[in-house]
Amino acid sequence: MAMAIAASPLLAPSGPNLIGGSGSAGNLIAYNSGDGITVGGTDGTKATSMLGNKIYANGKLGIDLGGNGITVNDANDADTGTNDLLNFPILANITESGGNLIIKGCAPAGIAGATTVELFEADVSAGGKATPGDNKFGKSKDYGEGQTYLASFEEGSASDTDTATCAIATDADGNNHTGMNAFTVTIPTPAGFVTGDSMTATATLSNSGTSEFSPLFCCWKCTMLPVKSTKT
Ligand SMILES: [Ca+2]
Ligand SMILES: [Ca+2]
Ligand SMILES: [Ca+2]
Ligand SMILES: [Ca+2]
Repeated sequence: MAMAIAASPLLAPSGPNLIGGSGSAGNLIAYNSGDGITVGGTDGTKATSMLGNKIYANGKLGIDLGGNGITVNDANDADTGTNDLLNFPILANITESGGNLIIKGCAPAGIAGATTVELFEADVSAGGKATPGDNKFGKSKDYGEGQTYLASFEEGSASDTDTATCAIATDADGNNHTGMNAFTVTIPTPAGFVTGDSMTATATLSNSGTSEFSPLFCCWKCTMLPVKSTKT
């Protein structure tokens, strides 16, 4: 599916669907008054994958499973509904070394050990199309929208050097990470990803579809990132 800026939120029909494509080959979905993409209602619609899209500056969430606002992570991802209400990844730490970013966090455990995690520069980054806080909606964290695709990896693949289970405690928003897997991956530092930028992520399982966007990891804390006054 290819589309330009949407005039109204994109409503995904019953799956399986693919909105976007591999890498950064996806759609531009921005400036809606509501969500960027609303997936299903409460009918348990499943398997809408959303990959490689540029989603930003929408009035509500970038991706909303169930059309009900932020759906926080639950223990062992036992909840049911649209896209299985798949838990989103959690980003825990980003450091830079030798031109690479070392990214640590947790992702939902795939049934066959294959969970695709996509990383994006969030729209509330410095110079982005939205303002910090735009995606809180009553929560303590800003959940962001994925404005610029950065990279993807498979949790549990050879590129993921952390084989432990997730040790991140339940947060103030009630996100419970029990049952998720920890990851550590190294990617080349994307051009233009600098101090002041924030990262958000999605998880995708082929039989469930894609999660909502994760809370931001705010790289104002990443003092090892190169400081630039302007973004490319
Ligand atoms: Ca928004
Ligand atoms: Ca939701
Ligand atoms: Ca869930
Ligand atoms: Ca892992």
